[in-house]
This record gives sequence, structure tokens and C-alpha cells, in this order.
Amino acid sequence: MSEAWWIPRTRLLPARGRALISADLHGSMVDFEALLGRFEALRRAGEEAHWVLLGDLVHGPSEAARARDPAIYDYEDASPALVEAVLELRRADPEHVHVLLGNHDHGHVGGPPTRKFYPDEVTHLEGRCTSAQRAAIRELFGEALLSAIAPCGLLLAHACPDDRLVRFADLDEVELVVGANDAYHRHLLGAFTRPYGQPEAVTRRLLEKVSASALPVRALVHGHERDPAGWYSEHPAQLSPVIFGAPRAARRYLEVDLSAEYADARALRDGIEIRRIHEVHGEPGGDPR
Ligand SMILES: [Mn+2]
Repeated sequence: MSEAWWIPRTRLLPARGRALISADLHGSMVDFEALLGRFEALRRAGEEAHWVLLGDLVHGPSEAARARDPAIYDYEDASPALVEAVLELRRADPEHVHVLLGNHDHGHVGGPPTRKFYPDEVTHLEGRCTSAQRAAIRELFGEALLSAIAPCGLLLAHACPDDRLVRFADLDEVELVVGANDAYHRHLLGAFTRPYGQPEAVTRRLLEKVSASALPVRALVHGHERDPAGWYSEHPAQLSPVIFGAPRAARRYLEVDLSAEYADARALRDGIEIRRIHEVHGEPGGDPR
């Protein structure tokens, strides 16, 4: 592997400040702007603020899907503009804006094309982009991370990896072009971008391996899956805040204290760390701070 082309695929956040953690946006500008408002408010308040985007920034609903399910798909796909906005944000402050790779994003930089709303969503999106927007897609996703660690005890990824990872730093050796990897690193690439869930014992073994080779982690926080409730936790070692696939009022993100020590996913409380993206009228506590 040539050093000149080496791009790290992992990140360790510092043990200070606050982090916003948001999952799949799939071209939703309204959700992005609400999160951006919160990020900017934290900075104005003098906090050291980090924002971790857990991947799948692109590929919004088709017109047919919006007609079929307007409560969930209540927005026009703004994938090209969203990519440009996130790239601009990361360029301006790469130390505080962390973009993880989702399976939909991966299709643009060496992964297989997805086909949720169109037979080939990669071709469909790039076909409606300007050349500058196509370059932005390649830059944003070509430099995306596969995982990050929040030292408050959280392992962050797009999907739910199994426990084949040996050392956390092995992820740094993964190439995004699937065929450029040996079998182990190809497995890691798939494991961090594709599985929807794992039994608790598997996730616990993964957390132990990451803890032994990097920093102590006690829960996996990921995106990739839908839930109309706006978040879910299948077991104490896993939690997912949901934007895409939830009605607007239910959509959640996490806001965590990086200097805290969360014992596991049960320490993340709805209304405190697990927050609604949009204010809910008539329901006090939408933003408890
Ligand atoms: Mn996904």
C-alpha cells in the first residue's frame, strides 16, 4: 500500500466536550439543517462540539415512495446539495466533523450499487449531479471513516459489525474498493457497512476486542436500520438513533458528554442523550437543556 494514498479509516474523539451523533439522512436537508442548528448553538455556547454522521447521507425516496408513504418520506431528495454542505462543513473543521461510510455512500467509491428506490441508485444520483457535485461525492465518501470511538464508552459505526475484527487499527488498512482488499479486510469493510443486527454476545465480543486494542467501549451506536419509534436498543450493548424511516416528530439523534462514562446503552436516556431532532409542539421536554 502506498503511503501517499493512505487514508485513516478510524478516529478517536477526545474525552472532553459534547458530541452529536446522527444516523442516516438519505438526502434530507430539513433534518440536516435542524442538526446543524444544534451543532452551531453548542459552538456559540463555547462548548467543544463534535458531530459524527453515521453514514448513508445519500439516496432519498423516489416520487413513487413519497406518494406511497408520505408520513415517512416527507421530503424531496436533496442528496447532491447535502453532500456539498457536509463536505464544506468537514473541510472547514475536519477535527470536529466526522463522516462515517454507509452502504449507500460506499456505492459511489468502490462498493456495490444499492437499489432501494431505483434499480441502481449510484447511477441515478450521479446522473443528476453536476461534475462538481460528482467530485464532491467522491471526496466526501473517499475520505470517510469506517468507525470512531467516543471515549465515554461508545463504538460508532454505520452498521452492526460481527466480532471478526482483531484490532481496531486493522480498519485503517481497509481499502474502499472491495476487490483491493484481502479476505480479512474485505470482511471488515462489509461488516462495518452492511449487517443490520447481531446477537448481544457477538456485539459484546466485538466491544471487548476494541477495548483491548484501542479504548474501553461498552455500547455500539449505529445507523443503517429504520424504526418508526425514532430509536431502538435491542440489547444493552447496542443502540440506534433513527432519522430515515421515522416520522418527523419521532426522529432522534444522540447528544453525549464526551467526558462522561456511559456504562452501556441503558445509560443513554430518552429525552437527555437521545433527543428529538425537531421540537414537538405540546410536549414539554423536547429539548431538556
Ligand atoms: Mn445503510
